[in-house]
Amino acid sequence: MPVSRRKVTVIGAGNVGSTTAQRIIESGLADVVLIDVVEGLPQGKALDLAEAAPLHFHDHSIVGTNDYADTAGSDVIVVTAGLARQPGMSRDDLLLKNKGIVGAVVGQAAAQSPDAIIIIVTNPLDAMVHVALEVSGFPRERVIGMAGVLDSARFRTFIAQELGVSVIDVSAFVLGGHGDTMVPLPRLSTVAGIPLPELMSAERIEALATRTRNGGAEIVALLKAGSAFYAPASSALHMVDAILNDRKRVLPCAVLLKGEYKIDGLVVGVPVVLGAKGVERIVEVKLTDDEQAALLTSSESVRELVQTMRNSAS
Ligand code: TXD
Repeated sequence: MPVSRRKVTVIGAGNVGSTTAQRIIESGLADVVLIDVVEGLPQGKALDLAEAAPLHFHDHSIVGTNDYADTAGSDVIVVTAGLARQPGMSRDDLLLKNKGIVGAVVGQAAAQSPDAIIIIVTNPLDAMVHVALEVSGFPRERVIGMAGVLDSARFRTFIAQELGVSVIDVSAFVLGGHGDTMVPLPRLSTVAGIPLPELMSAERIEALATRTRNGGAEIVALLKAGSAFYAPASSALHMVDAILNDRKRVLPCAVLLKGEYKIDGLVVGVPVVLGAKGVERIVEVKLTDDEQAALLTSSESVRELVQTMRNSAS
């Protein structure tokens, strides 16, 4: 009996979307449908990636399209569609523009794949998870934001470089919103099980945490046009892999909290068990007063964005 292939839809055929699609098919995880509003763009990238398949010894299919009917029956939907901030555009302008885009694409994709798990990548991340929850009507277990996996990968990279050790042996624990309000927890970050504060001064840890918070901006400044996409795509792949292979990975993800970590009704990055059902459990750890305060500050910035979106709608 042939086993049916898993299907992942990637919405947005820009840098993050097309690289995520590439990683998924080339790692043999699933067939991919790449969809974008621009005609020809997803078709062209999909054809190019399909022509690379014989050279990568895989036979997963990739289809480029502008039609949501082609996305029907997806197991996972990765949302990367959106605008980057343009000169003269305020943060709120970007918020409302991407709210419109994410709302429209999630509405169409969710209708075609009512049982899918949605991974949001578009910024501002935590706010876009709120939009997707509302538009899809899916439970919080199946609407998950990608940010913590990227932030912790960046933190791990900087820790490993500083100590001259393999990134593989470094594990980093981050909570909170994406970027500016990220809350790294050094006491729960380790190198081969050794707590980070035993290996590095508090000043150096803070310097690396600051570099992590500014990780996106550091790359934008170097590239001049566009933003990071290799590590973001790898982070999305990590989450898709945890879901499709039911790995029960413990990963930091943006999820709607309902009282966990003393936060109710806001999307915030916390460690979760990620498996075939999406978020299978939220892992709660006891925080110090300072850590809890930093997490609440982070969640307040999400509340402001949600409020701005509500005000614009009324
Ligand atoms: O950590 C994270 N979550 C992030 C988030 C890390 C990196 C990038 N992050 C955000 O992902 C970034 O701020 C953007 O909001 C998204 C996508 O970033 P990318 O670098 O891929 O942007 P591009 O290259 O501009 O691609 C966006 C694509 C482009 O092809 C548009 O045509 C498409 O989105 N787009 C749409 N597709 C479908 N439907 C609609 N309505 C639409 N509007 C734009």
